[in-house]
Amino acid sequence: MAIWFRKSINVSANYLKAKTGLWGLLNQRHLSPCFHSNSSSPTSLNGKNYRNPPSFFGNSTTLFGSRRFESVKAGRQEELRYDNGGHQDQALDFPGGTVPFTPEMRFISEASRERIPCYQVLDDNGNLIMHSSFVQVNKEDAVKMYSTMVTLQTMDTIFYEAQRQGRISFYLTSIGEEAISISSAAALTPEDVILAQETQYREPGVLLWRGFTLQEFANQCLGNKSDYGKGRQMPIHYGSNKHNYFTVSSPIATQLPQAVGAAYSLKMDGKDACVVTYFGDGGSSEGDFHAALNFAAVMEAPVIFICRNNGWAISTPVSEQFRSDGIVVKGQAYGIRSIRVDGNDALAVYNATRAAREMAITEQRPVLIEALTYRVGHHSTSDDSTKYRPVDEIEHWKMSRNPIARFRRWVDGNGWWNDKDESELRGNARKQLLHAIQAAEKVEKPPLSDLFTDVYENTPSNLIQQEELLRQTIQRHPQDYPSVE
Ligand SMILES: Cc1ncc(C[n+]2csc(CCOP(=O)(O)OP(=O)(O)O)c2C)c(N)n1
Ligand SMILES: [Mg+2]
Repeated sequence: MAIWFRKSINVSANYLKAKTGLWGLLNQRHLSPCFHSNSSSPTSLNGKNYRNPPSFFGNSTTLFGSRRFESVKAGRQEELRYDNGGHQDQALDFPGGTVPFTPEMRFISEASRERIPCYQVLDDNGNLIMHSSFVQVNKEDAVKMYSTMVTLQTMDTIFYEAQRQGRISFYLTSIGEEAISISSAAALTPEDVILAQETQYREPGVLLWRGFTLQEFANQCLGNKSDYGKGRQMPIHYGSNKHNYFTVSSPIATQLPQAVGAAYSLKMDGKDACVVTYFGDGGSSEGDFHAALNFAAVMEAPVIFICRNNGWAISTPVSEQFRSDGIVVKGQAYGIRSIRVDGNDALAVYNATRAAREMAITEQRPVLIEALTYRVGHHSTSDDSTKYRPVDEIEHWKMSRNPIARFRRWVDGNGWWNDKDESELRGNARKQLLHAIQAAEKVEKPPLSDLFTDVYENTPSNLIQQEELLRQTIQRHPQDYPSVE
């Protein structure tokens, strides 16, 4: 995957504050078009130069004021110019707007000359990028964002180890992608509905942000009686009514059309909320993705599609999944306002989600965010990613593009965090998690009868028969089912 790097003209938060004051920072979002070009020559990972990045994150009028057909361009992309042969008045009145005629036979190119730029606020060293368009995050939220990222990282490490010790059957980490779930969650309200399914397995950060406790995570992974899913799902298939978070289920991308339906219901009820649905680059290769985008655009549903493009769908790289410039251009193809952000930049994800939410709700429209990131961990505990990708690549993203370290540098630079806070946080999180796992292990498993409930109001005869057969099997082989009463 090609993410370009820039030798940026950076300034520290303190310097900017000194120069412009806090209000200057707060108001930058309403100032000039913001994607700054600079004199250095940024290069992509594959060594090609990325020249003259165009302005793309328009001013607030463009962002918040335009309607479909008049303008679907939140950014300033170059218009394709066609020769109309001097027939200025020749046009076809067609649904969706007037289509000009041209005598020129020209196919639309399969790709624009330049790749869609990636919105960034913090560079890899945690310094603010000059002219970035962003809303300042206050100390309380920034510290909560950072602490939640560290807690998630600790949770991933400990649950991963627990799986290796045979205490849970399966696990899957968010390592390297922590900024996406947590920063987007920070930009939403608890009333915004989160749609979860298989590729939402990398978004426990949203639940963590909303207050799902470490004990609740442990109960689900251990599948005990306190698990809201009553032990009927694999580990990491979390869900919470309280936190407006639909339960994760396995088939990829099925959540996307469902999210549009849920968003349409919010629209009909006149709710001041939107639906947010997450998926991976692999999810975008499913038919449901395309159906969902089209459905959302046509129904003008207040839904935010957040794609974590982490370069891989298990062992399939994005280069074997699509030939388009990632996911962001697919949003535009369906008539959806879209943005590409640096998914390892917590402030960029926060700001893009915040702006997307405002547009989704006030304008009642879908928005798509493609967050470029990298899956630093293996796909899951069933995978060994060193079999299909170079270790150097993993190390590069782990060390040089680490989203937590980058955000910490910015939080540190503001004087909001220090080493003592860090060791206290990490020590407490570890202690609480170990305690949560031990406590969850002591809770009994759900009763066998729970396996057959909650789908039908009156249990159908085939399920009654299945339960009888299962009980007979257990009676015949008690040694294989030691925990069943
Ligand atoms: C419909 C469907 N097909 C295949 C799978 C098996 N599967 C589980 S995760 C995964 C890869 C998903 O990749 P991506 O969407 O990029 O998410 P990531 O794991 O990278 O976060 C696949 C193929 C599935 N769960 N559902
Ligand atoms: Mg992926």
